[in-house]
Amino acid sequence: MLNKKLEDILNVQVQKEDYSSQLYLAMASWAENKGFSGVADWLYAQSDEERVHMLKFVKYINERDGVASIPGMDQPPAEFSNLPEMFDAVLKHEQYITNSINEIVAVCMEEKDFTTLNWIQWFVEEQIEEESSVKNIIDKLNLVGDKNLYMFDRDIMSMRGAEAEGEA
Ligand code: OFO
Repeated sequence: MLNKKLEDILNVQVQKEDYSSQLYLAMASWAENKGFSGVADWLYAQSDEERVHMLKFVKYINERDGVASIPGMDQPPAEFSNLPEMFDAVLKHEQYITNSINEIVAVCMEEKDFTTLNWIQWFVEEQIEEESSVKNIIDKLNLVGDKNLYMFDRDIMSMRGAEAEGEA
């Protein structure tokens, strides 16, 4: 059974994963309206992945006899100046999520909840992959510059890791 401290911090993570999903959905919609259909597809897929993350937390909390609380929606930003600025925001957001996963690891250790400590390792690994995939995209964007965004947009889906495709 989860203790209260773990139940609370895991429920906060439900909110954060939900917000991640909404944020990437807003970015996808912005990119689609600007004509970047490849970037939009990447972000729609990312948004779906975040919803899967949120569900993993919900199901885990309930499975351990806690009560998952389903958050209301916080409105994400709807406007971004350009692609580099938007992907910088994605990276910052993922770094923020990595910190909060590390916080959960710390609470697991404090509370000696080794079951949750073991379970959360999947997210520890996932954050390495998420950050590195966004950094890779930022590197490519820097490389192509403003002139070749058409090619960048065409190729971005091939930058999605194979692991991301099979994830659930
Ligand atoms: Fe859920 O990993 Fe991104 O935010």
